[in-house]
Amino acid sequence: MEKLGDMLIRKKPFKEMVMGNTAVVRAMVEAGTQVVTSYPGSPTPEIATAINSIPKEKRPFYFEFSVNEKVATEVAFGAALNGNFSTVFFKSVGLNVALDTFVQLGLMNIPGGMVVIVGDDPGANSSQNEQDNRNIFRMSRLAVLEPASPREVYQYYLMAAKLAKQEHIAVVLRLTTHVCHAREMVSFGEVTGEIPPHRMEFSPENGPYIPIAALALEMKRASLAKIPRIMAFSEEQALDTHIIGHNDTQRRGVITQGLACRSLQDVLQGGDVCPDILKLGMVYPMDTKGVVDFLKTHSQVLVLEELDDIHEKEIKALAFDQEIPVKIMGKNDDEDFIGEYTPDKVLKVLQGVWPDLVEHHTSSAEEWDPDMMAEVPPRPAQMCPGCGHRSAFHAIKKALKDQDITVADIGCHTLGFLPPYEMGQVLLCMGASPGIASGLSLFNSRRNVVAFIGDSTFFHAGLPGIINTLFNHHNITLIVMENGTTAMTGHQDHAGREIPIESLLKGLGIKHIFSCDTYQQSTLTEHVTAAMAVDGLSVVIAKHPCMLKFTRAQRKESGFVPRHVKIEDESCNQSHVCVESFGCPSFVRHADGSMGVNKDLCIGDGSCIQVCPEKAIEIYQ
Ligand SMILES: Cc1ncc(C[n+]2csc(CCOP(=O)(O)OP(=O)(O)O)c2C)c(N)n1
Repeated sequence: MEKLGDMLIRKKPFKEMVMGNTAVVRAMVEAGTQVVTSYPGSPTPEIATAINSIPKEKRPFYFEFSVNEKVATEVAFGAALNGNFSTVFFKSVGLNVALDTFVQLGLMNIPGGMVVIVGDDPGANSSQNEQDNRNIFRMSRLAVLEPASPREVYQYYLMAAKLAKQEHIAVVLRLTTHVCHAREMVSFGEVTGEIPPHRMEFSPENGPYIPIAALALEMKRASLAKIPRIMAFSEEQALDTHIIGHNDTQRRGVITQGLACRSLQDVLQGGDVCPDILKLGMVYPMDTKGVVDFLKTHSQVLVLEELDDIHEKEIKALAFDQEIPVKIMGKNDDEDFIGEYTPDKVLKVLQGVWPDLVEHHTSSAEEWDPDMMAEVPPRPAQMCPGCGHRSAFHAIKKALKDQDITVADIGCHTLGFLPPYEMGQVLLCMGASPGIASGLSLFNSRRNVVAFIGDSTFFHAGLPGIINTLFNHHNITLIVMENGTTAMTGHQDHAGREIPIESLLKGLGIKHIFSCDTYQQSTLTEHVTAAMAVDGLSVVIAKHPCMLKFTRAQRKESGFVPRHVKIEDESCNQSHVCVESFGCPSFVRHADGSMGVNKDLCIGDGSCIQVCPEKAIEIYQ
């Protein structure tokens, strides 16, 4: 069978069932993309998986994971200044990190053109919030295309590339979780021509590129002047689609976009009456001409959009300005601002607005009765068997007193906030823990303040906070949970591969640095106790390779023999430390209190052996 990577760089057209995140990589190849950068984060990391499936020597473009989203955007921008068409991709909250750079892009003439792919996360499936980045795109005045399916992801990337190259601008491709992960049969085109040569054509003459004082305003004028041309492009390419309904004597219409449009079509399917739908493909700037025509030809219009009421407000204002006598409806209550617009949600919205359109759903709604569906047991998030973070938390907890304060950061180690460890009492975003801990340490002589941070996060956004702690002499203990990878998002490489954290911290002048493997639990407890006794910044580097990554690689080796631990029944006195305070999911507690081991889960790492007071756990060979 042909490998994914080979398929993605085929010259000839082909059809394939793919995820949105895969479809976009084929589009990158067809569009002659020359530089791609990223920092990992759901829902977009599979874009990198697809890119990495193309062997480096065959890959038609340069790809890197940058240290964070801001730097990734800067690298892509710099490459495009040289004339290379570039793309950067990251997750929703990644835009917050990239923002200082991102907001400037609209001011710039970008000779090579550039696409910024942002994976928004309505429903906060894998993010700490569900921010609607359409608000930010508006502020930056960048054109935004929003596909509703993998086929459109492919098509819209090609459109975005065309617009970006034609106008020398950055164009945003806004994806959302469902669109990234849905699968659909997509017909791909041909790869025409050779790989475009890399360019080195930067010239300040293409600017201005220094947005200072009066020039910043001149550049803003130029960016505003591009908007009518972008709108004309949207119209020419028919990016908005008019889907004609049937049998609706009331002349009702829906203006929608992205997943909400797909869900609406699902919900309306099979009904006798169906309103017209205007699906916006370019969500900023909105093609006002098309919207005005739609408003004029309908008596009632529902604006159906996930998250915020951005288009609703814009369309209401448009109708007011143009004195169009149409009733416009949108969000009804707070719930309408929350979560993904999946078919069940859209059904509820329609039942509130035009119940007659979804009458045919009464029977099928019964068919969807959740009680009738197979029950899926709840699976709370937890650390993997053998995870070094578990050993770390077990050991660190022994060093802490009840009143001590623990600050979490983002990554697999965030799960330390859950029982039985309950470490990490506050969390904001990546790299925030040293700063928050510093604030908590002010005027605080009684309680130790301990902050956690992962190694990818350390480089991503942790360093400024650490440096701040150091030069402002804050009194905290920072625990770096070093597992050698960006684990939570799927084991992407990070700067720690080249730059040892300990040397870097020493180079900063930090005097109190302790380091050990997290499986050495009593040493780690001693280190944390000693670190907390320091007045000022102390750092404990708690190391252990990510065992999920390690065992995956191990299983691929020839002659691999699975290992697991076993319980010596005679020695076990049912203290249950292994399940209750260590909390490894491989242990099974039977109804009579006796303990067993789930061999399918256990990886035989033996990190649990030291936690049993009776020494009743042994490696089974
Ligand atoms: C600004 C931002 N970018 C990306 C992410 C996605 N993300 C969540 S956890 C994580 C990785 C953390 O890796 P690391 O700090 O090494 O901790 P680990 O998961 O390995 O324990 C990333 C990239 C995010 N939440 N916020």
